[in-house]
Amino acid sequence: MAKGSDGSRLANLNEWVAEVAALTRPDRIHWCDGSDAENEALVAQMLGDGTLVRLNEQTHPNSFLHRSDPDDVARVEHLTFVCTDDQNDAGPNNHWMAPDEAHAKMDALFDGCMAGRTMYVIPYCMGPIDSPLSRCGVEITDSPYVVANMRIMTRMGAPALARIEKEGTFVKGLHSTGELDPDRRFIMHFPEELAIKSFGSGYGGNALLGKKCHALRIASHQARSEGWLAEHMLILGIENPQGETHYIAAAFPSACGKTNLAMLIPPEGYRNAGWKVWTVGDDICWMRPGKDGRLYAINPEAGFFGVAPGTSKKSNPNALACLQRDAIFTNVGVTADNQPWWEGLDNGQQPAIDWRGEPYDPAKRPAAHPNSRFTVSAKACPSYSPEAENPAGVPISAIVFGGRRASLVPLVFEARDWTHGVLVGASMGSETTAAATGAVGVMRRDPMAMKPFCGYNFADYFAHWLSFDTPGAKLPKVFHVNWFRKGDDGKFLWPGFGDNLRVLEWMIGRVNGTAGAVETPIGALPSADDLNLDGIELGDEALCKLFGYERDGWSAEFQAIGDYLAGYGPRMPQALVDEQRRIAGSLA
Ligand code: GTP
Ligand code: SPV
Ligand code: MN
Repeated sequence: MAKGSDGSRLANLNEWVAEVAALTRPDRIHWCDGSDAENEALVAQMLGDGTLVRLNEQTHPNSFLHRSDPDDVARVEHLTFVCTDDQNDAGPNNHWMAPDEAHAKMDALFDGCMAGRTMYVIPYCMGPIDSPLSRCGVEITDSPYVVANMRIMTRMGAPALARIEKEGTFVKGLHSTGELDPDRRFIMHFPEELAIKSFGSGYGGNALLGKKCHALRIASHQARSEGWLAEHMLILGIENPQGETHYIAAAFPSACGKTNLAMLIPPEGYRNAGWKVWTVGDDICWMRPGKDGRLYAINPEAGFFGVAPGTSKKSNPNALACLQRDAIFTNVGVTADNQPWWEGLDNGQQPAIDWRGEPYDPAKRPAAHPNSRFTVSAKACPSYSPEAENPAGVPISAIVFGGRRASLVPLVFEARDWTHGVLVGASMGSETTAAATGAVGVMRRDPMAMKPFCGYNFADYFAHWLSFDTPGAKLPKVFHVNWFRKGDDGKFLWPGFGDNLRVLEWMIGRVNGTAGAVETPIGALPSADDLNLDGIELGDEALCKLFGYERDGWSAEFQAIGDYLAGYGPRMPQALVDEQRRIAGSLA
C-alpha cells in the first residue's frame, strides 16, 4: 500500500492495486521506488534465474543481454485492440472489441496468473517530472525485465508517485507475461477509461506500457480532447554556425530511421564549420501550441529502445557511445568473449552465439534478430540536448514525414501550407519492417507513422491535425523525405545518415526564406543546386530520381491516396478530400 501524505489522492491507486492483486493472486507485491538498490537486487535476481546474462564486464560494464521467447520478438499488431464504446471511434485503422467483452476476456487471462510470482507496481511519469505537458501512469507487471526497462525508459518511482498523488489521475496499465503463448496474447486499450491490459508478451512495445500503449495510443486519444498531439516522432535540434538552434520533429514508421536521424553527426565539412545536431527524443513527441502560437514539444521518454542491427561507429557513433555501459540488449548475438554483436556492427569482431543462445551458423539464422534492440538512458547520449529536460518543451520549426519508398518518392519536398502538410502526412506510405510481426518489405499506408499507434479513428485524427490551423497560429513548415529511394541496381541512391543534414539544412533555409525550390503539384522540390552536395558523388540516375518528379507515377499515387481516404467514409474531413482532389486534378 502506498501512503499519500494525506492518503486521500492515492486511495484510487491503492484500491486498484488491491483489486488487481485479488484477481492475479501474486505471492508478493513490490512498490518500485526507482532506487539503485532496488535495481541491483532485481538484476541479481534476473542473473540468477537466467532472465539476464551479464556481458563482458571489461568492455561493457553493468550491461546485460536478455533473450526473448523466440515467438515474442516484436509488436503484434493483429493482437492489438482499441476498445471504445462506439466502434466508429476506434476507426477502420484499429482492431476493435467492445469494452465489456475485452475486459471479460482479459480478466479471464489475468485470473490467478501471478501465483508464485511477484507483482511489481511501477509509478512512472512520461516527460520531465516538472512539465505541465507530462502525464503519469502506473504499470503493474509480473516481469522484472519490464521493471528494469521502464526504469531506463521513464521517470520511474518516488517522484512520479508524488506527482500522481498531486494530480489524482493516472493511466492504469496492467501487464503479465502469462505463459508467452501467442494464442493467449492480447494488447488491449481502453482510452475512455485511461486503461491498458496487456497479456502474454514480454517484448518492448507490447510490455513496456509507458511507451506505445500509453504515450501514443492512450495519449493520442487524450490529446485530441485536450488540444495537443501525441506523435511517433523524433525531436532534434539543429545548431548552425551562427549558434541558432531550430527544432525539427520527424515521423518515420518503425525501423525507418528516427533514432539515426535524432543522433545525426554532421559530415566533416559541416562539423568544421560549426554545425551540431542535438538529440531531444528518438521515438515519441508530445506537442501543444504555446502562448506565442508556435508548437512546443517534449520527449515523454527518458531512454532509447533502439534497433541494434545496422548501428555502427560509421552509421551512428552517438548510439554506439551510449552503449558502452549500463545498457540492456535484447535478442542480439554475442562474441566468444561475451560482447554484444549484431549484423552491421562492423567492428571487426565475429559472433559466436546467436540471439537464441545457439552457436552462430549463418546458414541457420542471423546472429542478432532483425528487431533486436538496446535499452539505454538518454543521458548517456553525447548529443543529448540540455533542452530535453526543459519543462516548457522546445519550439518546433519544421515537421517532417517520411517512409521507406524504393520508387517514385523523391528525396525531399515541402508542403504548400498546413492543410497540404496534413495530406502529405495522411497519405504516407512505407514498406513494412521487422519491428512488427508479419511480412517485411510490403508497401502499406502508414499515415504520420501512426498506423499501429493512433488510439482513435484516423478520420478524426486528421481533423484534429487540421484544427491547429487557427488565426494567430505560427505552425511549422511541413516536409516529406525519403532516404530509401533505390536505383535500377536495387541499391540506395542517397548516402543517408550524416548526409541527411544536407536535407535538414535546406529545410531550415526554407523556414528562413533563404533556400530555393521548384514548385510542382506535389509540393516544392529542391533542384540539385538548392542543396549543398559538396563532398558526395551522385550519378545521373541518382540526381534524376532524388530531385525529379514523375508526373505519371504521382498521378497514379494520387488515385490510390483518394481511394485510401474514401475508405474512411463521410467522417473524413472535407478539407482533406478537397485537397487530394485539387492535386489529383492538377496531375491528370
Ligand atoms: P523504431 O524504434 O522502430 O520506431 O525505429 P526508428 O525509426 O528509430 O529506426 P532506426 O533509426 O533505428 O533505423 C532503422 C533502420 O534504418 C536501421 O537498419 C538503419 O541502419 C536504417 N537507416 C536509418 N537511417 C538511414 C538512412 O538515412 N539511410 C539508410 N539507407 N538507412 C537508414
Ligand atoms: C516501434 O516498433 O516503433 C518501436 C519499438 O519503437 S516498440 O517499442 O517495440 O514499439
Ligand atoms: Mn517506434
